Amino acid sequence: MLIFRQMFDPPSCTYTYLLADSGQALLIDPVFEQARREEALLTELGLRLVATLETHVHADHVTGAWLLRRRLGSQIALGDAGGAQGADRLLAHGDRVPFGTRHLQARATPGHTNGCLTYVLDDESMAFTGDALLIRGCGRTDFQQGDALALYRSVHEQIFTLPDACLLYPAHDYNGFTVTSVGEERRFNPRLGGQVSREDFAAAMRNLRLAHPKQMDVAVPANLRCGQPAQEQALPPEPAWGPLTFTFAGMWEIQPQWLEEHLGAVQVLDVREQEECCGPLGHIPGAVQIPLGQLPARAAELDQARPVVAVCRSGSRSAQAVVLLRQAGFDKLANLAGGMLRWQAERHPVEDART
Ligand SMILES: N[C@@H](CCC(=O)N[C@@H](CS)C(=O)NCC(=O)O)C(=O)O
Ligand SMILES: [Fe+2]
Repeated sequence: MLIFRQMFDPPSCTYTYLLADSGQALLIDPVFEQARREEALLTELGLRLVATLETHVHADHVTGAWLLRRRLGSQIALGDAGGAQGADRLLAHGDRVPFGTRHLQARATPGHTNGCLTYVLDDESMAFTGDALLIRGCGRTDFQQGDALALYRSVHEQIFTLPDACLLYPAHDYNGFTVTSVGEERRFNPRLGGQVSREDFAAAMRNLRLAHPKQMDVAVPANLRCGQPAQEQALPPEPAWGPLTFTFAGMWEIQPQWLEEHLGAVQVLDVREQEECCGPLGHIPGAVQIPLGQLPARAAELDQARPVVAVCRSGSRSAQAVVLLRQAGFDKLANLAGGMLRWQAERHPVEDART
């Protein structure tokens, strides 16, 4: 069964796509700052990242390709004409990238940049157009070897020739649109659809007068290295106090086994109501008990210098406690995965359990 997800990076309005089959995943256009989120989703869905694909050498954000390869061992693939160094696979027109029993096929769609590729799913039900074709728009052609006539030809010959029902997913959208189709863009794309000629298009593109992307001076050199930062310090910081895992929901978690072995090294914060802490589930030895509703007023009872592990019955109220403590200035924080229910089910030590 095909798994498909569309993720968004708000600062750059970039879409990252996850495609997976039979446990093997591809990511198209991952963003450096979102690598941790993408890794969390892959873990939660039980997928192995086989490769990251770029639609082009981006000018507005740094790719997560290098970081994901370093963390997950994925291959880096992108177009051979883009001039990037350090990829595992340089793709040419017609090349296939397999995942599980499925594959994407690369189509060269230069014009926004000379290395732009559109990736078409094997059954032509969806295609990932990068910045060649945006929803009712298209990528600019005023830098990175941009060429309006080449873009016109690419879109007409390589994208508009796909079936009308083929869904199109772009690399960006600046209006909140998420998906379109070949038939729709052929008719309604104001720059390239309908009766627009190549001359009309080229003249319009010469007069866009857009400011350069804010990140361009950082992004292009980094993306020519497939997203490898110039210095190690540029790597996203990892929490050092314990083996925390990040969830796609955006929460740092710690596992019960580690907590049992390190109870003396952290503050356990139990945010259940008083009566629950001496109910059937009991509480973790040494836990500080502050009900969630009282936490904003009583956060000062906790030591900011020492890690805090929040716990409740199931892990839901304690996740909110982590959010509140972060707002109060705490940074060594984690939620106990599975809460007291899992703690007790796995027979970790409890006090005051009353049946
Ligand atoms: N304001 C954005 C500009 C983004 C931009 O120029 N995007 C390129 C794609 S890399 C584009 O082609 N935009 C087309 C458009 O805005 O119509 C930024 O600073 O990042
Ligand atoms: Fe672009």
